[in-house]
Amino acid sequence: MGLDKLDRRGSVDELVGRAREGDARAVARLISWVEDQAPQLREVMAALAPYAGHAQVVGITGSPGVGKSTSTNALIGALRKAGKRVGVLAVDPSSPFSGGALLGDRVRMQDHALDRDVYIRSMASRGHLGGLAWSTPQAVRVLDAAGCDVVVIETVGVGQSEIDVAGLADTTLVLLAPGAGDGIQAAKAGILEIGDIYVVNKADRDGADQLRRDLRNMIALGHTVSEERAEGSWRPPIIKTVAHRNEGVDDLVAAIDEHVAWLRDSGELETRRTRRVRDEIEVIAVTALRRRWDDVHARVELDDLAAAVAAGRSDPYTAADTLLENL
Ligand SMILES: Nc1nc2c(ncn2[C@@H]2O[C@H](COP(=O)(O)OP(=O)(O)OP(=O)(O)O)[C@@H](O)[C@H]2O)c(=O)[nH]1
Ligand SMILES: [Mg+2]
Repeated sequence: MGLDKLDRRGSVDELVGRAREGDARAVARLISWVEDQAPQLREVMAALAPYAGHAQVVGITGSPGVGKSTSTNALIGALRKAGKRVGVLAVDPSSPFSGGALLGDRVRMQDHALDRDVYIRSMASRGHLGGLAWSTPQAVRVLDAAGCDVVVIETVGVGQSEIDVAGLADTTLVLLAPGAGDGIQAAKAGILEIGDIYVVNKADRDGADQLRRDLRNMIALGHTVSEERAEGSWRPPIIKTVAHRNEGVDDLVAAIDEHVAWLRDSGELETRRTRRVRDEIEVIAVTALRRRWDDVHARVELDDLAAAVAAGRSDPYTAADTLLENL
């Protein structure tokens, strides 16, 4: 091991140690490394490995403005009352920049800004390969190792992202609000398959009960259609909330607890977590492969190979083999 590497090792160990004690700045630093795909990450993840698997991961998704951040704020309050340490990752899959668009989120979670046992962080993909699928699970690992009992991932529902968040969480909350035909939208977007718990937020507005009925029907339909759901399968409850007034939040917490108990009893927790890690490994491997692939072009002159094939001196398979040999 070179001196350089020894030095780095020392600082990684120190940083991980501090993060383990819940030092917010060390946690921030580690998550920045995750966002930047810093070379130290390999060592960080190795050092964090023994501490993984404690945190309960809750995903919150739904259309822009439906009340995800307000609900997260309310949830943090309830979880803190129960003595839990909470980490929040506000993830914007559409933006390569953290901060900007998500500043509003932080404002809505300000109630907890000074609480040592709450860590709130906005994250962006910064346009990297693998994007948030790559960085989110690793950021969860950091928060998990830092002693968070619950990690909440808030994702803006834009297209594929709400489906993706379901893959990252133990329990996925899908938020909807009355008006704007949200129920029908939901059915179209395919989110009726991903929710473990549905939340009709803004229940102070007209149409909340109608939305709840619509949802209940659509979910029931899904259940009979999907052939013989095994006995003891989870039937997603629908909770009504008025997030900015903390109404319904206790019901929501109870539903989350119930889901977690079901996950454990049914063995589904292990299944989900293994699936999640499998995806994570794949993204890391494919990202590495992709990097090597980009490097190939520095070493192999593709134009020369192409010219040879075009002139009949070689064939495309042989030329492709040459590329692969250089991976
Ligand atoms: N009337 C009413 N307004 C609410 C409720 N919950 C949230 N709001 C308001 O809805 C607006 C959007 O809330 P946010 O929590 O920022 O929504 P969001 O889903 O996080 O929004 P994005 O992160 O931008 O997608 C804010 O002005 C909230 O105060 C509710 O239950 N009833
Ligand atoms: Mg928000």
